[in-house]
Amino acid sequence: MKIKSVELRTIELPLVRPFRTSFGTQNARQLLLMKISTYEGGEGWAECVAMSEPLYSPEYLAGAADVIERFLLPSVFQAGDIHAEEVAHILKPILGHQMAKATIETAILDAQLKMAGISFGSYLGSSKPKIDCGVSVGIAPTIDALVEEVSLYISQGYRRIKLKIEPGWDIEPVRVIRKMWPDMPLQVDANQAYSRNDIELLGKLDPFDLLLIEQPLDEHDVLGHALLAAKISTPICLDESITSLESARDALAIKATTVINIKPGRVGGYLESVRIHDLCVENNIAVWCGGMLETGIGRAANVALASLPGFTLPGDTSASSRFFQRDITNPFVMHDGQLTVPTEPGIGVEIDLDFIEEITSAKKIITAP
Ligand code: OSB
Ligand code: MG
Repeated sequence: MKIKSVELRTIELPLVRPFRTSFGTQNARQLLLMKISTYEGGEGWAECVAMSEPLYSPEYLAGAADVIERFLLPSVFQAGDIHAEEVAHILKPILGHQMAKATIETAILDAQLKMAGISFGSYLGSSKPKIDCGVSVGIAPTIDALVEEVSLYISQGYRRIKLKIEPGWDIEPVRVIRKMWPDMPLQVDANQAYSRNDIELLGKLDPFDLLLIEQPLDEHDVLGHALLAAKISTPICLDESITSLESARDALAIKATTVINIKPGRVGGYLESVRIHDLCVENNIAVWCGGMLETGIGRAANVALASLPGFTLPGDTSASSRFFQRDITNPFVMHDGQLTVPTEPGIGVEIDLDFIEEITSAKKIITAP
């Protein structure tokens, strides 16, 4: 395939309710969309999961758009005839920027699979038609508000609840939710909000039978997670610290993590995600698919990934309605706590271009030289 042009746009979708984590509060999802067109007449779509500010990851929307235009696309254009499987290698000399790189690889893969008539799921190695859904619940203003929100998700059928925590909002919310729903699969996510001095405090989560605690410490403190894991019984699951196959292998080797959250954007794409999945299957490590408040474009590919056999825990693969009143594709609707894996070629969803135009704040077309 030869890339003819690449359209980059910034869109903004309001969230149905504010989403608060230990790193900040979001009221809207601003994101970068990419559409590539090929000389063969193909088209491929992807969304970049970078957020508007570098609070979850060093990457951020405007920075991703810049590195894509300034460094990544010129390398891709220079490569000429290209397959998705070669993109990571071509972009390797440019360091970091996994989310930006993942966007390009995914858009090319979408175009390639659409041309070949193959769905993301079949290409990646899907083993089931439906996946179990979990939901990520933000830090609430009060315990009552949290109970109300969790009750809503449980009534909608979600099969796993994840509570965002931070110092001062940890033991009490977990105690209350666990008491109300003693059998619900429950986990927590700290997004790096604690330090090695908090081992005793985090140990107080042990009685609540949590599936895992996600990324309690700094992304660079992998050893700290290993020290913590040795002292508490709740399993540790790294998110931010896992940025590649190598980092996953190392974290497993020192027992810093016993479960892994795979987010394709964070690790540079779906192909690296499959490699991490395979590593975990070989080592008997449970994996689940994380989320980044994706629209239907990113969600479609995530749902396909989450249908691989090693994804044995429900992911943050919730329905479109969890975050958005209206999605930019046909919406993902949950039935009995599950989403159906798209089977149409490529990411397998219909793009609502009219709506995308309405919410576009910037658009740029980059043409191959
Ligand atoms: O840490 O998993 C995270 C959202 C943005 C950034 C980081 C995280 C999250 C979530 C939401 O928890 C996951 C979702 O999309 O449902
Ligand atoms: Mg997380």
